[in-house]
Amino acid sequence: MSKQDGSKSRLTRRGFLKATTTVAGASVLGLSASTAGQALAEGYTQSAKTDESEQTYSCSCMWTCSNCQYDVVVRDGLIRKACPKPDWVAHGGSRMCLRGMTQFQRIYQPNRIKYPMKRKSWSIDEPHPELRGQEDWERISWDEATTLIAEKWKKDQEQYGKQSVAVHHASGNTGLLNGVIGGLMPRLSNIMGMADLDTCADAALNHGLYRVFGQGTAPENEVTDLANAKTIIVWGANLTSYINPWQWVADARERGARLIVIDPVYSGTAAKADQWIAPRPGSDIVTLMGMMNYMVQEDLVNKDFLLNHTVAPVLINPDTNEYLRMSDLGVQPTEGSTDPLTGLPTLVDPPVVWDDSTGTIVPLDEALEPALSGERTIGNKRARTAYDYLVDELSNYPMETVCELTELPEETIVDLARTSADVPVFHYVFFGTQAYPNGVHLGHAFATLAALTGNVGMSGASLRAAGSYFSFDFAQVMPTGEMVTYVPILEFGNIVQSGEYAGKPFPVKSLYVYSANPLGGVPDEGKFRDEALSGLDLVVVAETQYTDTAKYADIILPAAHWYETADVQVLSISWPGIRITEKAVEPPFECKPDGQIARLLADKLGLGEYFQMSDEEFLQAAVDNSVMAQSNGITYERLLEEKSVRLDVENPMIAVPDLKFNTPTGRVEFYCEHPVPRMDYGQEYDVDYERLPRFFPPYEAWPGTEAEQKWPLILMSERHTGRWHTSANCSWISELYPEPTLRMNPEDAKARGIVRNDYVEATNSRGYAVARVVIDPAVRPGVVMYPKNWLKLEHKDGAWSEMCSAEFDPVGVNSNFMDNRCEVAKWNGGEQE
Ligand SMILES: Nc1nc2c(c(=O)[nH]1)N[C@H]1C(S)=C(S)[C@@H](COP(=O)(O)OP(=O)(O)OC[C@H]3O[C@@H](n4cnc5c(=O)[nH]c(N)nc54)[C@H](O)[C@@H]3O)O[C@H]1N2
Ligand SMILES: Nc1nc2c(c(=O)[nH]1)N[C@H]1C(S)=C(S)[C@@H](COP(=O)(O)OP(=O)(O)OC[C@H]3O[C@@H](n4cnc5c(=O)[nH]c(N)nc54)[C@H](O)[C@@H]3O)O[C@H]1N2
Ligand code: SF4
Ligand SMILES: [Mo]
Repeated sequence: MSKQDGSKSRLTRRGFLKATTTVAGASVLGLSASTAGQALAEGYTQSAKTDESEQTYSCSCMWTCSNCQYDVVVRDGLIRKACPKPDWVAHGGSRMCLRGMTQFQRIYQPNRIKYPMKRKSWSIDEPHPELRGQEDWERISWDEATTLIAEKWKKDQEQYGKQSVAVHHASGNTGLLNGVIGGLMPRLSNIMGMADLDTCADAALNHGLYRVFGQGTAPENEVTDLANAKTIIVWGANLTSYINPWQWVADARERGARLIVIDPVYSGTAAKADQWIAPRPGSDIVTLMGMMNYMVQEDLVNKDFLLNHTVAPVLINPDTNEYLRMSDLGVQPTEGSTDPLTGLPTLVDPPVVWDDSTGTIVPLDEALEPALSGERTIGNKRARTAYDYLVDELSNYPMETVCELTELPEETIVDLARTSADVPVFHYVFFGTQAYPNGVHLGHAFATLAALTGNVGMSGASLRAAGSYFSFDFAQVMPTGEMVTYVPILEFGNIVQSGEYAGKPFPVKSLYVYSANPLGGVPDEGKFRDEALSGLDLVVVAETQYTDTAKYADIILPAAHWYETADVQVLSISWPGIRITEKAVEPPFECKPDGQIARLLADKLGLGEYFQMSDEEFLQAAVDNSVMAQSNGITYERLLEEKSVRLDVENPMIAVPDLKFNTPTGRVEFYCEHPVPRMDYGQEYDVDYERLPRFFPPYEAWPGTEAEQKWPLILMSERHTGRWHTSANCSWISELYPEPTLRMNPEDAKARGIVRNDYVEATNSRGYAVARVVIDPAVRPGVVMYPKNWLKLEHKDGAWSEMCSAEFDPVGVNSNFMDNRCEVAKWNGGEQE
C-alpha cells in the first residue's frame, strides 16, 4: 500500500499498525511479550553473576558472511558470550565482529517465535488470504501444524501439479544440514519437485562474469590473497560493513599496496583509501569502457594473453554474428569425447582464425601466428576478428563522453587505465555496482578488462574474492533425481496471478518460506504482497524471529537458531575450507531445527522413507562422498576432530592458475557466441546486443528519466555495520543503533528545511518510509542512502522495501536495489496534511 493509494487507506493502515504492534509479540509468545522477555532477561542477568563452570563450543555465523568460527560460552544452560578463538588465525576465525559477538542475544529476544501458530481465519477449505496480516494468531501443536501443511500440499500437488507448492529461502542459514544449500529441507523440496523462488539478488554481476568465463566460474582468488596485491581497486563494496576482509587489505597496505575506492558515496572504505573516486551512480560500465578504450589507443593491452587465452583472434561470421567455424568452410564436424549428460559423442566444429604464418584460415587452437585484427575474405564473406568488434564497441566511449557520463575527470580515467594495465590488480568488485539494470554488462565489462590485461590466474590478480569453495555430495539433496524448478521471485506475482510460467500452465497455491524475509528484502514489497502472496491459499514461514513475512503467514513454525543445533558450514568468503558448528544450547520452547521440521513434514507427506538416516549419517555422507573432500583428504570424522579444515593450508587459492576456462573454447569468451538470459522463461531480449559489454542508463537513477522529473533524489541502500539484513535485532546492537536512519547531504537537507535529528519521510510512487535523518557530507548531493537492515515493524511508518523498484532487465533478471528515486520531507508525525 503506498501513500499514493490515497490518504484514507494510509490512515487506516497507520491506525491498524498502532493497534497491532503490541499485540504481535504477545501472540507470538503465547503469553505477554513483556513477561516472557523480562523472564528471559532476568534469568540471563541473574545467572551471569554466578561463577559455575562454563562450557565452550565452536560455533559459526551461518549466514553468507565470512563464516568466522568462534567460541560460544555457556553457563547454566544460557549462552553468556561469544568470542574469537585466538589461535585460529589460519582458519580466518581469530577476528569476529560485533554482529557475531552479539548474535546469541537473538536467541533470547522477545520477538523470538516460540510455538507453531496458525492464523485463526485460515483453514484448508476457506483460506481467506484477504485477512492475512491481521495477526489473529492461535497456538497449535507441531502435529496439527505439520498435518495441515501436508494435507494442503498433497491436495495442491494432486490437483495442480508439483510446482503448485513453492519454496523460498535466502540467506538466513547456509548449514549443510539445516540450511538452504545442502540440507534436509532442500532434500524435501527436491523430492517434491517444488517451485523454488530464485532470490534475484546479487545475480547480474555473476551472470556477466559467467557468460565470459564459463558457467559458475569467475577469476576470484581467496580473500587472503588481497594481502599480495600491488593495487587494490574496490568497486561498489563497503568492506568496513562486514569487516573480515579488511585485515588483508590492511596487510597489503602495510606492504605498500595502493588502495583506490570507487563509490559515489564516501563510504567507510573510501575513508581509509589512498584515493577515493566518486562516479555518477550507475555509470561504472562507462568508466570501464573508457579505460579499455584508452588502453587500446595507447597500446596497453596484453596481446599475448588475448591471442592465447581469449577468443580475440576468432573470426566472426557476419551473417550470424556467431563464431565462424570450420563447418562454415565446408569441413564437416568430427566426433569428440562422449557427453556425460547425453551419452552421445560431442561434435567438434572449431572456430577459425587467420594464421599469419601461413596466410590461411585454420582452427583456433592450430594457428602458429593467429591474427588479432583485420578483415579477411572467406568465400563470399568478409569476416573480422572478435577483437575488432570489441575495439569498435569501445570506440563509442571517447574520453569526452566518458567524462561527461561518469562525471569523472580525464586524468582519473587515464590513471585507472594505466593502473589496471599494470597487473596484478585485485579488483574487489561487489554488489553495489551491479544493482542497476545494466549489471550484467558491468560483469561482462569487468571480465573483458581481465581479458585485455591478462589479469587472471596469478596471485594478487582477482575480480572480487571467492565466496565458496567446498562442494559437498549433491546426491544427498537429490535422492530421487528430481529437482525443484527455479522461478524468479521478481516474476512470482505474475506467475501466481496468471497461473503460467514460460508460456505453460504453472498454478502455484502454497508457499513455504525459511531462512528468508522476502517482505523485508524483495523490491516493491507491496507488489509482492498484493500480487504474489494474496493469490496463494497457504503461506508457511519457518522462522526464529517474528518478521515482516511471518506477519503475513497462515502458519508460523518456530525454527531453532544456529547455536541450538549441530551443523557443517561449507560457504565462506574468508578462506577455502569446511568447518563444523557445535550445538551449544537446546532449542527453547517448541523451536526445532529446519532439518527436523523437514523430517516431520516428510513423515506426514508419506515421504519418511527418504529421511531414515540420522543427522550425523546425513552429514557424514554429504562430506565423505564429496569428490572434493576425498581429493583433499577430508572426512567427516577428521572434521569433527579438527573442527575446521582448510583445503590448501600453505597458499592462498588462486583461481584458474592453468588458464583453462570453463567455456566451450576453453578461453575467455569476451565476445559471447550464445548469450542467454540468466533465467529463461521465454522473455524477449536482443541477442546481438548482449554479445559485447555495453552501457545503457539505469531506469530511474539517471538524468533525464521520467522518474527524475517527479522524484529528484536518488535513493540507494547500504549495509549496516551492526546488522545483517533484517536479522540482527538484539538489545546491545539496538542500544547503539536504535532505529532506521537516512543519510542525506547537508545541501539537500538545507533546501528542504531539514535539520539534524529530524524524522523525515521519503516518498515515491511505490511507497514511503520514515526514518531519523543523518546529515552527512559523505553522501553525494542528490543521493539519499539508507541502511537496508530494519524490519518493517521497527520503522515508525512505511519501509524501504516498499520503495524499491521491481523493474528488471530481462537478461539479468536481477533486483535493482540502487535504481530508485524519491523525495524527502520532514515527517509530520503521521498527521493528515
Ligand atoms: N554488516 C553487514 N554486512 C553484510 C550484509 C549485511 O546485511 N550487513 N550483507 C551481505 C550480503 S548478502 C551482501 S550481498 C554484501 C553486499 O556487499 P556490498 O555490495 O559491499 O554492500 P553495500 O553496503 O550495499 O555497498 C554497496 C556500495 O556500493 C556503492 N554504490 C552504489 N552505487 C554504485 C555505483 O554505481 N558504483 C559504485 N562503484 N558504487 C556504488 C554504495 O555507495 C555502497 O557503498 O554484503 C554482505 N555483508
Ligand atoms: N533494499 C535492498 N534490499 C535488499 C538488498 C539491498 O541491497 N537493498 N540486498 C538483497 C540481498 S543481496 C540479499 S542477500 C537479501 C537478503 O534477504 P534475506 O536472506 O531474506 O535476509 P533477512 O531479511 O535477514 O532474512 C533472513 C531470515 O532468516 C531467518 N533465519 C536465520 N537463521 C535461520 C534458521 O536457521 N532457520 C530459519 N528457518 N530461519 C532463519 C532470520 O531470522 C531472518 O529473518 O536482501 C536483499 N534485499
Ligand atoms: S564477520 Fe561475519 S561471520 Fe564473522 S563474526 Fe561478523 S557476522 Fe559473523
Ligand atoms: Mo546478498
